[in-house]
Amino acid sequence: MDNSVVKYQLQDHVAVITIDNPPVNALSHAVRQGIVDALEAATGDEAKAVVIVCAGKTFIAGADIKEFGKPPQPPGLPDVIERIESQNVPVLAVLHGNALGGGLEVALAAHYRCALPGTNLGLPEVKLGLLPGAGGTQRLPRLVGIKAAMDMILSGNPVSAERALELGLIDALVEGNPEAAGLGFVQQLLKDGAPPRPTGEQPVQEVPEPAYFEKERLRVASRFRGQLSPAYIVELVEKSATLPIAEGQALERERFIECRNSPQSAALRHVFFAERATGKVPGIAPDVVARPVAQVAVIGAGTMGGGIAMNFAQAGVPVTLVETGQEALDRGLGLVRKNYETSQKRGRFTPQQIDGFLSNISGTTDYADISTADVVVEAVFENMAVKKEVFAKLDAVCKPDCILATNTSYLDINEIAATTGRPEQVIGAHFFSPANVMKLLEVVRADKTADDVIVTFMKLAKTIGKIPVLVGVCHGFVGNRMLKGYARQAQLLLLEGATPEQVDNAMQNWGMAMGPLAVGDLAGLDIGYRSRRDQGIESRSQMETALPDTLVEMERLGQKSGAGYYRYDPDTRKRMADSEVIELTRSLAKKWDITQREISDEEIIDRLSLALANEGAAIVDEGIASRPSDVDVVYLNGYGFPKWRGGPLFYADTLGLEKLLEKMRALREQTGDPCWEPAPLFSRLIKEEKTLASLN
Ligand code: 3H9
Repeated sequence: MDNSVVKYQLQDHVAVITIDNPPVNALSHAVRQGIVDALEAATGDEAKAVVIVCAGKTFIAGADIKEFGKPPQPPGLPDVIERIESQNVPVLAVLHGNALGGGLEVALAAHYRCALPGTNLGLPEVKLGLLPGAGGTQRLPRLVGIKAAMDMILSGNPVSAERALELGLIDALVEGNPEAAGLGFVQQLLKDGAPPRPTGEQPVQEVPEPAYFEKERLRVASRFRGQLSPAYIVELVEKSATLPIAEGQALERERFIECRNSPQSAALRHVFFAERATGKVPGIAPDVVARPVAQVAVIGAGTMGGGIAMNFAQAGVPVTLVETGQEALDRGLGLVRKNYETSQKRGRFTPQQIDGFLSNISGTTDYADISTADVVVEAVFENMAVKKEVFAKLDAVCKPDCILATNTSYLDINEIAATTGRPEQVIGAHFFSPANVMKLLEVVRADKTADDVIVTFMKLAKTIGKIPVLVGVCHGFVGNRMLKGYARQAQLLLLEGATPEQVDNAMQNWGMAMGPLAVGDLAGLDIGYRSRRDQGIESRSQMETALPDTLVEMERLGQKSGAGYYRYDPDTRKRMADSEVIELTRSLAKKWDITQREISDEEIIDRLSLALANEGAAIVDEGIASRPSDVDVVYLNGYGFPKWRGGPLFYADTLGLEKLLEKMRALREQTGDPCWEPAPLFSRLIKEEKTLASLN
C-alpha cells in the first residue's frame, strides 16, 4: 500500500512505515489511515518487525491541530495507537527532530524506541488547553515513573534524547539517517530474539505516596488558576498506577474530549496559529528577501538598551552598545553583566554560555565605531528632541543601507524618519521591558519604510527569539494605545467606588497576570506622570489621572517608594490595602462630582475587557494591525492577558459580537461616557453575519 503521506516498504522481512507529511508530519486523517493500512499490510506480508520512521526534518509533532473543532474522521488516534501496540511482532519507532503530543504517543505505543541526538520528546498538549488524548497519561508513567511523567505532562516541556534515555523513555540513541539507523537497531532486536513489548502491559514505575498527589493538586490549582486540563492531568497520571490500561485510556479519552471541546482549548489553539501568523505580512511580494545582518549597534546603555543588546548577543550577533560618556557606558555594561549573573544563579545559563554572550557585546562612546553596522536600534530617553538628535548623528555616520530602528513606545516615527535623508531605512522596534525576557516586539512600519527593511527586521526579530507583530504608526501603536482605555476604566472605577484591591482581584481572578493598579505600582507611577507632563497635560486636570497625579505628588511612586495604590511591607514587599488611598479616591470623587456606589466584579471585568476589545477593533479597522489575531498576540505577550482567553478580540468573538454591543450600549447609557461608542467594525461584522476571526 502507499498513500500520499504514508509509504510502506518491506525490506529484509521488516516492514518500514515512513510518514511524509510536511512540514511537521502531523497526524492528519490521511496519516492515521495510512498507518493502519500499513500495519495491515505488514501483517499480510508476515513481516518479522515493523519500523515507524518519518521523512523530513522531524518525527510526528502531534495531532493535526487544524482538525480539532471539525467533525472527527475515523480512524481516531487511539485506534491507531491500539493497532500499533497490539501488533504481534516487535514495533520500533525511530525518532528525530520533535516527537511531540500524539507523535510521542505513537512512539509510546511502539514496543521499542530509539532516537537521534537532538530529538525533543514531549507531551505539550497542556499548552493547547488539552491533555494527551491517545494514551500518553497512561503509558508515559509506565516507562518513566509517576513523578517524571507528571512533570513532563504538566509543564508540556520536552526532554532531550539524552534525558529520555536516562529516564527509560527510549531504549537507545542512534546516529545517522533515521531509516538506516532504525533498520540497524531492529536487526539487532531480531537477532536477540526480542519479543513484542506492549507498554500498556507494563506496571507503572515508582508510585509515590498519596501526599505527593495532594501537593500536585494544590500546586496546579494555584499555578493554572481557571484552567481545566491541568487538574485532569494530575487525576489521570495518578490513576495510571491503579487502572488497567484500557480503563485508564477510556477515562483519558473522556477528559480529552471535554477539554478539546472547551472554549479554553479553542482559545489556546487560536493563540498557537496567531503567533505563527504574525510573521506573514500581507502586501509584501514573496520575492522580497531579508538582508544579511552581521553586526548590530544599540544606542543607549540604560536598562532597555542593555536588555536589547543581550538579545542579539545571545543569538550570536555581535552588538555594540553606544553611550555618551565612559561612565554611563561602564554602568550599562555592568548592568548587563549583573543580569547575566542573576540568570546564572537561577540556572538559566552556564558560565561558559555567559562568557560567549559577553564576548559578543562591546561598548563605545564614539559613533564612528558603528559606521559598519547593518542595523542600529536606538533606545535613548523617550523624548522627540533627543531622538531626533540621535537620528541626525546616525544618518551622518552609518552606512547608507544601515537600518535605523527606534525603540519608542509612543512617538511619531514618521517625524523621526523625516530628520534623516533615508526615511525608507527607518523602522520602529518597540521592545517590552525587561527586553531580554519579554517575547513581544512591535515592529512599526512608518509611511516610507521599505518592504525589505520590514522583511529584514521581522526575520531578525525571530532570530533573537521574539514574536514580532507588524503595526502602523499611531500614539502608543497597538499595545499602549489599547492600554490607555483599559487603565482609564480602572481609574474611573476607583472614583466610582471600587477599591484598588477589588479591581486588581477581579481582573486577576479573571485571568490577567496582574491587576492594572498593581502593574502601575510595579512600573512606577512617575513614568505616566512624566509622560503626561511631556504631552502638556496639566497635573490633576483629568478625572482619569487625578488619582495617580496626586499619588506621585505625595511621593507615592509605587513599589519603589514603598507606597502607591497600595502600601508595601519594606522587608517582604507584601502589598497591603491602604485606607489613605481609599479616602483620597472619595475626596477626588466629590471634587469631580461622582456619587460613589457598590460596584460588582462583573462590571469591572466588562468595562476593562470591553475597553480593550473596542480599541482593538478600531485598530484593525484603521489598518494599524494587519488582522485581529495580531492584536491578540500583542496583548497576550506584552500585557499579561490570559492565553486561555485567546486575546481581547478572540474574547470578543467568544462573547458574541451582538452581546458585546448590547453590553457596550448599556454602559453608554449607564455612564454617559462616549468611549462606549462601539467601533464601527462590530456592527459591520454583525450585519455580514461574520466574526472577527473571519478577518484573520
Ligand atoms: C495532540 O497531539 C493531541 C493528542 O495527544 C491526542 C489526539 C487524539 N498541527 O511552529 P512552526 C504547522 S495536540 C497542525 O513554525 P518550528 C504550523 O502552524 C498537538 N499544524 O515550526 C506552521 O504552519 P505555517 C501536540 C502544525 O520548526 C508549520 O507547521 N503537538 C502543527 O518553529 C511550522 O510550524 C504540539 O502541540 C500541528 N500539530 O516548530 C506541537 N505543528 O508554516 C505543536 C506545527 O503554515 N508544534 N504546525 O505557519 C510545535 O510546537 C512546533 O510547530 C514544532 C516546530 C516544535 C513542532
